[in-house]
Amino acid sequence: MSSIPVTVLGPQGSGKTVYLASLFRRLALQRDDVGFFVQLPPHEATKLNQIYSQIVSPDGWPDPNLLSHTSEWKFTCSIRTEQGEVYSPFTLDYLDFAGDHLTNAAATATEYGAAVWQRVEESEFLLVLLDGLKVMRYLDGDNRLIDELMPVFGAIGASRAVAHFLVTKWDLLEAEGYSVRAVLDRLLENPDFHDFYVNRLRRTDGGALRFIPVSSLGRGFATLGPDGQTMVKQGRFPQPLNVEVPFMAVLVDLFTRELNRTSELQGTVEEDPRKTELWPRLFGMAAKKLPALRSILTAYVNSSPALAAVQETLMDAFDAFVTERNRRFEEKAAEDSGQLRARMLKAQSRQEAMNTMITLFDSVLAEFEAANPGTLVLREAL
Ligand SMILES: Nc1nc2c(ncn2[C@@H]2O[C@H](COP(=O)(O)OP(=O)(O)OP(=O)(O)O)[C@@H](O)[C@H]2O)c(=O)[nH]1
Ligand SMILES: [Mg+2]
Repeated sequence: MSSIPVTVLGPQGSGKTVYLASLFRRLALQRDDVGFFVQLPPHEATKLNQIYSQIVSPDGWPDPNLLSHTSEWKFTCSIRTEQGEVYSPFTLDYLDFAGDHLTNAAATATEYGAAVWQRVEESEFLLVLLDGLKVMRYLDGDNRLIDELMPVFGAIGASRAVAHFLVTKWDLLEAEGYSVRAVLDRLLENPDFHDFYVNRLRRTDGGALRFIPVSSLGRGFATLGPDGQTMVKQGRFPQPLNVEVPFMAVLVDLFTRELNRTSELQGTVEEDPRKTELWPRLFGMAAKKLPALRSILTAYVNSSPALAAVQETLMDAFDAFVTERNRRFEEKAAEDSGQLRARMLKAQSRQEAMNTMITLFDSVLAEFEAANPGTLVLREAL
């Protein structure tokens, strides 16, 4: 089965490796509050477990990735139904590059560095890690956070990729009482960040932009040491926060991007921009034109590795996604995520598993967006 490539980008020490290890631990079991689990090829699972053991050991942290070394992790998303069947609707393939590729000019100049950047430019999904510690420093007037990310902003600005910005080490920011909205408002005061953000929003063909607060370790697991740099462990269990949210957003944002593109083609967006809000209008139109959208989508599969990776179940899942979201907008019998999770566990085929999964993810994300204003950036925000 082919997989959806996700490129993980973040300067050195931003928390990429710790995040992926924590994500795997969170999703290694089918937990009641998540509803699905992931499977990794055995050697990758062993390696990530080793990294995780290091993280939770009384001292020591994982080593920084070496420049020439890229870790690749294939997370196959699965459910075990009430009947004991396992269905695996899709696989995400995370590439974890050494953070130095972003900030070190000498590294970028190598053949390997050039290949890294090519992969970034071709990516449909970018998972960009904003180091929570540097975000805190930015809030205190230190602009290095933005300077380091300028190449990433350039790459995202030039592409149609879906970009998920993870504000890592959120435990530190949460302890100071910050919300996503407050951090984003402060970031927008920076002219470079502001222009990146506005330019990106103006693009009508681009993928979603999300700002997701995550803590791979959770509140109180580690606190900043006296040197203002080293994290000191406090001898607690990790209680990760929101680590699975970006995972769930991949399919939803893939489908939303395609819907955006297909509707654009049909001119539905421009009809009357003031009549109703953009998204309810888009989904309303789409629900009426599903057969036409299906044939347009079929044509896109060839040019998108992400769509090709879910090709077998794509069409019906897209139908389910549009229909259910439209139902939610119209507030007719919308199910909450608890009900959807229960329904998913009754699936009798891979297709049914995929359909209920996309609906569940969409519903969980809607709840998350309601609880964290500012996390999903929409064109309407302009
Ligand atoms: N408080 C807190 N600290 C964290 C969290 N995640 C990571 N850290 C700290 O950040 C350090 C760097 O994390 P890594 O995951 O190794 O960073 P990386 O992005 O993989 O870095 P490179 O491999 O060098 O590119 C860790 O050693 C921890 O000390 C978190 O959720 N909370
Ligand atoms: Mg690393």
